[in-house]
Amino acid sequence: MAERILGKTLATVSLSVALASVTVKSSGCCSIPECRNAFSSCGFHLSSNIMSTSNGAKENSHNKARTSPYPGSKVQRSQVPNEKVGWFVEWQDYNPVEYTAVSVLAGPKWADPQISESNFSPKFNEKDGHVERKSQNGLYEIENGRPRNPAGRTGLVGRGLLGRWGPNHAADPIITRWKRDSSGNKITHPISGKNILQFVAIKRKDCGEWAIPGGMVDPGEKISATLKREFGEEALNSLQKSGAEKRELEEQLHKLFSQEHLVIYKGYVDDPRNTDNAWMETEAVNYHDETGEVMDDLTLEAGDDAGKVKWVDISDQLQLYASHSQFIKLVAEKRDAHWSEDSETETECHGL
Ligand code: RP5
Repeated sequence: MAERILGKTLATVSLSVALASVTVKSSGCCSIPECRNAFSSCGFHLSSNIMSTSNGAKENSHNKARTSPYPGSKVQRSQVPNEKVGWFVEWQDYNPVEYTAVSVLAGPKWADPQISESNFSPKFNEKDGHVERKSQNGLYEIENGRPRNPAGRTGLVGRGLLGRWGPNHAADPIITRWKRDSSGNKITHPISGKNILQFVAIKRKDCGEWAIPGGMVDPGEKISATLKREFGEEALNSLQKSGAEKRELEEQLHKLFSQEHLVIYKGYVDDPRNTDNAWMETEAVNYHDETGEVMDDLTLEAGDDAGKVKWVDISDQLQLYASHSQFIKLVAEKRDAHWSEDSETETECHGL
């Protein structure tokens, strides 16, 4: 394929995350105190910029959340140097730009009203009716009535393109299989000697970047339902199927999504849409088709927010949307699959 999903370098290793325990169900235990004491009891942590030790961009857990122009606009964020990302660093002259997209201000059902609107009194850090306003990273601060991004400054206040003040919850289904030759034998990487894993990637229509086919959790929706729904909509074009086709697809999806799976990551995402007051969080879950037979029955077809869909070989050459490369790296480690040609990098990965 001519598409440039591969790049020369791995996107900066920014989120330090650890694998959740290898269980079918997530533990739901992540509780990360704000700022400096960022380690959680279940192994996840937001590194660097919410910890006191951060200095360099390489370690920073939100780089993409500081890029300009803001997606879908010409808005330039105020520049935030690496050493001033953390809220614990005093910065009296910090002057972020205010921006909320017109599409959000128009008040679609997936978006909150403006905070100043008198009949809107959200319950931050709690389940607010059907809307989950709790962060997977623990309690977040409220400053002047607005939630504060737990990963630090982004140079922009308001909600940008995000509907919710505070955490905007998503789910990312990572569907994998082993790369095989025409005889069905697993293909081994000539340098690392490890089997090559493949995952289903989509090309996002909004920015043209390749990504995991994830999406937003609807109010009241279970994460397991979001994972299945989003994969169906974006990678199998389920929304455009007829009734009978839908029923068949649903059966096949059920087979795939009811098998053993791994919760790979839960928490903050370094998403380019993040702002000081609204940010993405996700639960990334790996469903692995060991024999390849389940996925053989499913024809990939891009739909909804996805322009293209394909199987992609997993390696450190991937450049993906937001923090997705890091999630994929964690899957490769967990499945003991090929990641890097460079043994040093491979060792570093295990140290995440
Ligand atoms: C990312 O945005 C998440 O990891 C997820 O993949 C995605 C959800 O947003 P939409 O695809 O619905 O725009 O931060």
